Amino acid sequence: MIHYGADSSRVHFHGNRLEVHLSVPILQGSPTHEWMRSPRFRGEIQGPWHFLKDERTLIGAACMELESTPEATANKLYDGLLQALGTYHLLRIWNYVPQINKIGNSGMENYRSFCMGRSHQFTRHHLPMCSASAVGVSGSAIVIYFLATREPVRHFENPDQVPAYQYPTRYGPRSPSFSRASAVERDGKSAIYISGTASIKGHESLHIGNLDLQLATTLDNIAIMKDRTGANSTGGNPLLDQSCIYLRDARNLQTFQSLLGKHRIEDPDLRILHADICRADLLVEIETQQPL
Ligand code: 3EB
Repeated sequence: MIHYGADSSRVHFHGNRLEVHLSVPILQGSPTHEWMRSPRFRGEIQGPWHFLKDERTLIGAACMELESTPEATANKLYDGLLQALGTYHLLRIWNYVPQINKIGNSGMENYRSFCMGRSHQFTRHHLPMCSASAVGVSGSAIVIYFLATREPVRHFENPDQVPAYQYPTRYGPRSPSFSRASAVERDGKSAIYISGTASIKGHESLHIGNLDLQLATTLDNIAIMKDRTGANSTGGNPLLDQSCIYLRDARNLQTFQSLLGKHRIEDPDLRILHADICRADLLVEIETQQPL
């Protein structure tokens, strides 16, 4: 279970349930989200990591106070995550980084420092990168949760975008470690996870300061990834079954809601969270999935 809009972030077991409380304010939609259920899930704790495991799914969540730098904390968290995978394959990771666009004690933006530790561990463990998102959270703890499967996972890139792991160093000394989408077949159906998607073409942020055009470019990138992954288009809806929108400026909410209508995104329960986005010039980021 994910609980959005919490006073402070924390991760714990409640009986056989893994509860993630996220201090990210909700602008629209339900405050809780039940991700997945299995009568066979077994809980396990390893350092900051809380795992739920059955024979074909591994879920993990961790909440860890920032140590010296986001890089150091990301190093520890990703070492634990990648080590725990064993024979499971990464499908999707959600990253929440405090003061993500602020320059911290690392001397660089917290997001860039976080990317350094994460990238270091992906290189060290020689593991493929999956779909992901990385946005801001209040408080001073990094929260990460992920989904992995026993079934093999396919990863996809957007031909209109430079792969994030090949971004030039002007965006940070070590590039972000994620793919644009990941998919898995289970019970004869495809589960598809499209990463946090924003107004980026090539490696450049487009339409700086213009929410309307940033939304249009974001949706164009999502359409490309739906096409690449073979997602069934659901009755003209530009998004998949389950989505989450991260909006940087809460004052934009009403304007944004009417822009969604213009793009025929009408669901009043669509979750919109108030969060900073990893690049300071991005106003909106959208993730969408056809979940497991
Ligand atoms: C981008 O496309 C926008 O660092 O894990 C989107 C999804 C973004 C995931 C991450 C960052 C991440 O580069 C930002």
